[in-house]
Amino acid sequence: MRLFLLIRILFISLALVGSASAGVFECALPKPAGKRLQAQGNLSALVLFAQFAGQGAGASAPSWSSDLFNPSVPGSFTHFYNEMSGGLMRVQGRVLPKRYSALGAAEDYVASGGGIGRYGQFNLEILRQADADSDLGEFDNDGPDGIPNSGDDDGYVDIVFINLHTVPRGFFIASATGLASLGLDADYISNDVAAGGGYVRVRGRFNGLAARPSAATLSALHPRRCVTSLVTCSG
Ligand SMILES: [Ca+2]
Ligand SMILES: [Ca+2]
Repeated sequence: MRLFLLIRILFISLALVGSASAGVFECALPKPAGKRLQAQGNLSALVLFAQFAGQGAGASAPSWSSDLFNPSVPGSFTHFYNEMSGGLMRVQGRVLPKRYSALGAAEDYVASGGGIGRYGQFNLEILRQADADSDLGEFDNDGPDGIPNSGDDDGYVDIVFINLHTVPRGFFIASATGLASLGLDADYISNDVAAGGGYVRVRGRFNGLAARPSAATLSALHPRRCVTSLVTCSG
């Protein structure tokens, strides 16, 4: 059930990316612009589980998350995209095994008085730890050859999901529990060499779905230009 819920939430979040709609998921930029979306190809997703310092959710990602990219499990992320695209869209990825902790407690990241919370700082702290543990080049697989970080990829991690254990009011914006942006001040530059030059990056902010997404079309689900910070169920 938890796997289903997470997939469901990921689906909803991607469908809403770029809509700038008020409510649970909100885009960082009101008028995203970028390349045309595509409905086929390869993508690789980095999935992280995170919590505030001292939250006590444990040091490991929830066990159910191991099936997120299992193509043989109906409802998994990979299975979902495969079914929806008739095998044309191959979404792979990996859940890092740790549940990362931010440096501060929840109150350190919450805006008082209805402002914007410090979720960008939270995400930066989580990304730094994940970078130290992994080769982020593994998650840059948007080029045509289907091989991550092979030189035909764009040098950016395709998708990032940061799943919080809980989200207090004021962490994102007011009562929002997810946001289609990591909220970083600049691109995050990893310690992993990009085949095309420089180092593999994570986009700091959502920057470009070409059109308002529609859940009715596969292209609407294409998160190629989106880095998403997203709350899901705890576990
Ligand atoms: Ca790294
Ligand atoms: Ca490639």
